Amino acid sequence: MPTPSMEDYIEQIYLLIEGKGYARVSDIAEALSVHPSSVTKMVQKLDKDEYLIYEKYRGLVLTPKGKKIGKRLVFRHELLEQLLEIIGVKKENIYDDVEGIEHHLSWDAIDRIGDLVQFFEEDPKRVEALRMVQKQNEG
Ligand SMILES: [Mn+2]
Repeated sequence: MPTPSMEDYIEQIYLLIEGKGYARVSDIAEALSVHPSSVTKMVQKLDKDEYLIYEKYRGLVLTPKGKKIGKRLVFRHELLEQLLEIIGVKKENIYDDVEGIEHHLSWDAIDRIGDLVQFFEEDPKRVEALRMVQKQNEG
C-alpha cells in the first residue's frame, strides 16, 4: 500500500500524463509545490515499488499497477470534491479540504460516499431538502 505522500505523487503523475502525455520531474515538483530533489527521491522509490519506470534522461511512465492506483486516486479526489460541493462547503475550501482527508478514508468509506453522492444526484429535491436544513441552522 502506498503511503499518503506516495499517493499524492502517483495522483499528480497520473493527472500530468493524462493531461499532456508526460510528467517531468519539474512538472511534478511544481504541481506538488516541492523541491525537484524530493521528486527525484520519491520517483526512485516509486520505481523500486513498481508503480512507475524512471529513466533519468527519458522521463517516466506508470506501470499497469501505477496506472490502476493512479486512476483510483483521481476518482477518489473527484468524488470527495463532489461530496463537499453537495453538502455545501464553500468553493474556496473544497480543494484543500479534499487534500486533507483523501488519504485517511478506507475504500469502504469511499464506496459508501459514492452511494451518498449518487443518492443526491438522482434527485435534485434531496439537495434542496439539505439546503433547507442548512438555512434553518443559519438562522
Ligand atoms: Mn488529491
